[in-house]
Amino acid sequence: MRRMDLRIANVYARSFESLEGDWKYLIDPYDRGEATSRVQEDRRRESPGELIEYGFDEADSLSVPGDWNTQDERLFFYEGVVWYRREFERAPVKGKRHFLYFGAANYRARVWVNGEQVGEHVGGYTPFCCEITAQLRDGRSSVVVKVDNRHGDDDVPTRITDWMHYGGLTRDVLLVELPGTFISEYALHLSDAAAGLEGWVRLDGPDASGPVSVGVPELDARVSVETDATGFARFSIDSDPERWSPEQPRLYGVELQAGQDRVRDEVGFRSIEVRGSDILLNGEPIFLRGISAHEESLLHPGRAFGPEDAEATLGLARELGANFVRLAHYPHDEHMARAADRMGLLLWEEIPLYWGIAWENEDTLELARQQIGELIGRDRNRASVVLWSLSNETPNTPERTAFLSELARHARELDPTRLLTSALFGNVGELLRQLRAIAEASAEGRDAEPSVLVLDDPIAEHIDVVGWNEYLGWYYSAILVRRLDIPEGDVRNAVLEAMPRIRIEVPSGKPLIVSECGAGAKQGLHGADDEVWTEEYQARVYRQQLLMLENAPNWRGISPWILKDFRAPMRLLPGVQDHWNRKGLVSETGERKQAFGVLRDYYEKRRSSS
Ligand code: GCB
Repeated sequence: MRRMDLRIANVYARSFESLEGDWKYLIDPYDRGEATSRVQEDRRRESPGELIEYGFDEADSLSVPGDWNTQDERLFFYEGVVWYRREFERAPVKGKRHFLYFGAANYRARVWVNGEQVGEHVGGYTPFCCEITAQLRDGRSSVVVKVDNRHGDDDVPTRITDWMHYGGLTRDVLLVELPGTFISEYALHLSDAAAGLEGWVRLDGPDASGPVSVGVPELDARVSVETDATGFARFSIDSDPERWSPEQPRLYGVELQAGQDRVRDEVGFRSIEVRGSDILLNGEPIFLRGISAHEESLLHPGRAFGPEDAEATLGLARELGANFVRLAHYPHDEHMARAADRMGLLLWEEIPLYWGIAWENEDTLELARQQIGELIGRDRNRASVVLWSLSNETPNTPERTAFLSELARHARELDPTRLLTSALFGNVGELLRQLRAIAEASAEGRDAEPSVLVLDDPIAEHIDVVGWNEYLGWYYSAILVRRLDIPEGDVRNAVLEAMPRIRIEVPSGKPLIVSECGAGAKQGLHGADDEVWTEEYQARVYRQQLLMLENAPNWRGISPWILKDFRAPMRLLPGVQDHWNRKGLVSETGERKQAFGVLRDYYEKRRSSS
């Protein structure tokens, strides 16, 4: 039986061979290859009379890991099926188990080894593995993967997103060898009472019930436990490690051993909690000086992958003075959280419950539960990750709230040690009403009453930290124009000038992170600071936003939108957007815009005053 729920935690510390490099590929726009041609069998023509209507040997290659969009012009905007084939030699080894591990395949994948299906997976940003012990043979083996990046209305995410659905085998593919019984998953963190460490371990295999030892040699700490019949055991270790923090990202070597299996990890220990409207890191209030980032490379076109890309993105965030990064809008590569652990950056990690989701569909809920489960399963031992985000800009309806509250319950059950958040719209109707009053007063030459914007959404009850995507001075000004008889430039000016007098309140009393804010600017385009798309306008929006937020009593962090311009097929303005979202602080090639300096100076000031 195929098991798709099997986890290999910390896969990079196991015995593996990378299947990176060239994979042959066939484009199958009508999705006929599986049913009609049986491409999965990876056959060659052996006699002149044989009719086979595909062939990998003659095909071109794509580089894996990597998206297909930036490797073949025909695939740039393509949404459909591509078949991948790679050959490898790996003879089965007695007593060992063999797996194919996929860091991610966007969006739907089906995998065959030597013609036999070994697994399938839905969800473009989380890892999965297929056991192939029974399919391996001496000599050449072939792995065929069918990847389909089409999204339907019941998917997570759906088809319409403000980012590109980069398709393909976008992350590492590894051939992993493990003992018959191995350490499949484990957790290790400070205990609730912050007195010592605690955790659990899960074994997989025929001898899953047996002794496991866990040690942190630098702390001179070691414990042995027996797993139960299901292979599971909890443990605690009496020890008081130095705390991990952005200032001092202290990691400890951790060793686990069970039977023939041994795994080593680097783990940081820190606490994260909410008290009233404060976020406490290691018991001390912290302000999250952040930035949002999509998973696009600063080093090459397309989807980012691997440690170099992760370090480049996080390095730029550090130059900005950030101590926090929101990894939008889906789980990024595992290397990201590992690099953040080493570099001392706090992370917000997220699943792509984005805009319109089939809130009433049980299968969609299951898909969301699976994706948060796979993300938590992968990154639960990363000290850098402090927030799991459940969703982005979702409509405030009872169906949505029921869906998200169930997801919150599930996420807490899987990981009670971290905070939950969601990026919310806020009360848009009320927001527009208040901005309208501001614009009208300004048009009549009056001072508007000071505004209070109240962020209420029933989902706040189920999360710890309220995220708010705030686009005053950008979208909201434009929306208002359709309802008012005032020129758009005047509306923008009125809203921007009024921002320092606006007060934002969070009725739940919880901490507020402004999870997005910003404006579009084409790098190198200069003009007056009331002219949209100029660097000057974007910089002004940043200045006004920061003044406004200083008045928000619950404000505990910010991750403006966004570090770098990113590919967005729905952005159509020629000469400015050309299918790029231009809200980056740097261009797609890393050139800084003025707003980068505005935010960096602000973070510098905040850091020296705290
Ligand atoms: C948002 C979305 C983000 C978009 C951004 C924009 O509110 O959360 O995905 O890219 O606005 O630029 O419109």
